[in-house]
Amino acid sequence: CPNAGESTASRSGVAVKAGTPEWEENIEYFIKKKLRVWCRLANGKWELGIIVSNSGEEFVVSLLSGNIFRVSTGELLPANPDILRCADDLLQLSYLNEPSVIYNLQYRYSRDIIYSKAGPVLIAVNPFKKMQIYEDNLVQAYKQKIVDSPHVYAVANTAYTEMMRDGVSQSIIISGESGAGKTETARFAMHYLASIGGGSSAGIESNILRTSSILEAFGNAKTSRNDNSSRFVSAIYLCHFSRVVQVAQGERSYHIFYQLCAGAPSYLREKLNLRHADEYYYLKQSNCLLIAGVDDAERFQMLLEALDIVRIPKDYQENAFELLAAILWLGNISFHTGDIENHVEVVVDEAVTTVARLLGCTAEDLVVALSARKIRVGKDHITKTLTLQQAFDVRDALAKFLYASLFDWVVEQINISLEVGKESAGRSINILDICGFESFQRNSFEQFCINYANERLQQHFHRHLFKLEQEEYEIDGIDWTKVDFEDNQDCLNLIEKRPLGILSLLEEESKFPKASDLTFSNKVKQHLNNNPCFRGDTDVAFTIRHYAGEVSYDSTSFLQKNRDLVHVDSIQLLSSCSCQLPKLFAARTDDHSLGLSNPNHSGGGLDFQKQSVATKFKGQLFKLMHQLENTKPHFIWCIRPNEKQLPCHYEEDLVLRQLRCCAVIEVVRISRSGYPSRMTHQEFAGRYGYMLFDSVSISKDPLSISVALLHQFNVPREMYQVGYVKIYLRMGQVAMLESRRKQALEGIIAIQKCYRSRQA
Ligand code: AOV
Ligand code: MG
Repeated sequence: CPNAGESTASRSGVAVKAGTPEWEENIEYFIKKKLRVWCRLANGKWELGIIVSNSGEEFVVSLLSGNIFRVSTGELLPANPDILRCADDLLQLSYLNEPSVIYNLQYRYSRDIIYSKAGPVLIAVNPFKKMQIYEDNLVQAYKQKIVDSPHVYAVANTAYTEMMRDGVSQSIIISGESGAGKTETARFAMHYLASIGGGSSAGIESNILRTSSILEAFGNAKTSRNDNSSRFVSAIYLCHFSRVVQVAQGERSYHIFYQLCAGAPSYLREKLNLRHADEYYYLKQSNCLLIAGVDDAERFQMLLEALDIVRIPKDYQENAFELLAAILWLGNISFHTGDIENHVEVVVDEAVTTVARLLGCTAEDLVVALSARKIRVGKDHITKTLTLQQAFDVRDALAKFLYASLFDWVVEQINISLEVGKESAGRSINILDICGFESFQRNSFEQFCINYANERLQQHFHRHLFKLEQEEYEIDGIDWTKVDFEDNQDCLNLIEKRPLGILSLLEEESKFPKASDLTFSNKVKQHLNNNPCFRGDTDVAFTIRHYAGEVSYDSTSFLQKNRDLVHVDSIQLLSSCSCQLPKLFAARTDDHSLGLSNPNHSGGGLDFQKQSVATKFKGQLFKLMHQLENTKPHFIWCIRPNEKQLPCHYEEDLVLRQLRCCAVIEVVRISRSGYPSRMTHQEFAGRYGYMLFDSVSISKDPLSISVALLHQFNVPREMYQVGYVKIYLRMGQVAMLESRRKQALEGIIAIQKCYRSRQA
């Protein structure tokens, strides 16, 4: 960069902010040399221009568009020279500021370059079109390091190389908003790893990829933001599968239902008494049965192949389809109020007989389970008829329970088939595709759980990149200027703190039979109103200030969704079924249950009290975070460039909001001034020590060997730091050392060959 070394702003190597003294000092230089600047227009957008004159605080800028604009210093920022406009890594920018970052990504995106680096993080801007950048020749090129431009393959390759080199498990953490491209990116990462990992890779690859297609069929749905939205977090169930029974207008339930209806062969249709999707209440309620460009019947055939390939036996497959059909037919069961006021009777029709047949129970037992409740009075049981609302709730709870258990079971079958956990030497690469941060017009319990998971993940990222990094420098005694960053601990406290965090309060209220949405939201407001991340709104609404922005939650049905009770009579019904899976699912409830709820406590009901949804979700999330803590993380941020899911559309504001959420500028800043590579003296000496020319006169301790090596390779002084325990290296230095090492090894192999051939 021709200008980089000339200005104090870039010499200092820090991000330049509008209105800061560094920048004000530099403006004169920009005027004199006629260098380009960013100028913020009245509409908030940044445009390039040149300062033509100034008087005091006011600057006259000639914009590239031809217009002349008068602004103050606060509206000006230095622009980078042209040579940097397509820089691969934001680290290379001489001037690090929001417009420069936005413009760099936009420029690359307009040239179909969707991947960029922000220091250690890969940024992927969703192209919303098929790209010719995933072919097998590229897999090979990244594997052999012939190319090194930013790509999901490069990240996967680094993870693989580091796992093999250091013997440490790795994780690829993919985050971003809904529709940003996480699942696609995860798929490409899996494709890469499967293609390079092991000799019989073709089999492994198709297994892994087909596995993900099965999980997608069962776990993904069409939402308003994404036609193929993942509703689970790497097999952590998201909430309670309410989508099975309730789907918002214009959205769809899980793909598998539509695929089954569209693609089942005639013998199966007959067996399941299967109809067209528009004949099932659960599916038709949202007035959206199709996804443009997706053939559900074809997908069903692919699913069948995938199920065969991961070796799920045919009879189990059919069992699963029977359950899916039973769930659909359950939704068609209706009730009418009988003679006794408020009490229901089940309408015994085709729906009832079909569900009973598919589950393997009698229609009579099903009718009783759906319309009556056994209550213990002293030592006796009496039967009480349900109200209409209770009957619908029991029916829907049963449908959700069956689906959740089925999902559980499918994941288990896949894990068995892939022999998860039996990897060689316990090393693995985990790919985490987490549901992105969500903020809609109306946000409910589901969004609360997703956003909570994202807060945790964000903290993991922060901890890794900022906190641990800085703490380690300090402990290891190296020179280091501390970089400030915004932590999200306050928000996590708001949600998790006991006894007065949102989760604890929710848990407490969920146990009170008389509690309502209003009592819950009042309690939350009463205890948390002083928290800076919280604001109580009208009625049952409250707002949380998440790291990614404010989200207003409507707490209607939070309690009901959190309790997610399955009636104990329903469990008993399932355990009496002659079909294998319902029986199995009923038996499993014992594992998770906290016991049957006390009839006196819960107002006479005999609901099956399993762990509440939020508690279970938190437990799974902690387990996941714990797993991640033990791996070396690699981060990918996916960016959604426009709301309409269109190719070649880049909305600056939308991109900027997402980049701010992940604090991209701070990340680049810290990476630029930090030392991303580090090794203990022992590791360093062990790996590179044999290249030392003068190994005789140097003491044998690892620290001396490490320092001698750095001198021998003329690593500039500002490119490394020597701590008490480790050597810290700036970006690029390990690559240099590794290439020297490779050369040296090739030299040794050549000498050995030569020696052997001479001996022969
Ligand atoms: P998400 O996983 O981030 O949303 P997806 O991975 O499902 O988002 O991507 C949404 C859509 O964007 C896909 O269906 C593709 O059409 C397109 N897309 C994404 N990445 C690419 C790519 N690299 N090449 C081509 N098209 C792409 V969610 O699961 O809703 O949070 O829950
Ligand atoms: Mg997804």
